[in-house]
Amino acid sequence: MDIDRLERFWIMISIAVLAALMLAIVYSVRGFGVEVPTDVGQVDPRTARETEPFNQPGVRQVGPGHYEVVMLAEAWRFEPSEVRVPAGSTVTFRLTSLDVIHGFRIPNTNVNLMVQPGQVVEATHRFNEPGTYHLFCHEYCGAGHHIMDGMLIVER
Ligand SMILES: [Cu+2]
Repeated sequence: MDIDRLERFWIMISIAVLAALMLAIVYSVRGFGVEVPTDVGQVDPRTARETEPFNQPGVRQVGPGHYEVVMLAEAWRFEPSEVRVPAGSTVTFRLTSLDVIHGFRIPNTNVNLMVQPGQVVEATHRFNEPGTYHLFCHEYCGAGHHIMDGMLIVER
């Protein structure tokens, strides 16, 4: 087999692998609604508790069927750690950390954030099924990391 043919063959393989990986990215974005967190804003972790909206953590309705959950993450709890919304709601979670890097994850949803001090992060998900959703920190944050969790209760 001559060298040119072999080289062309491996170039084609490389292009095919790149194309397959690009398709996988497009499929995950379109098919599963995967989103990369974008820059939402900054807040000084020392004064976050006095700064809007983190001076009033909790749930507020921001539109018909749309709720915003403002949450603070600190070693080793979320504030508030229990949140209630009606079924069929679109919920936007807005978080920041007061101390170290924490995580925020709700299994079986696309809510998966890294919560860093100084940074505001956001994720939105629609909760159609009533039930109790477990939320927890998934970034190791110290001795109490394993107890850092909470609940989202979707009421009928
Ligand atoms: Cu943690």
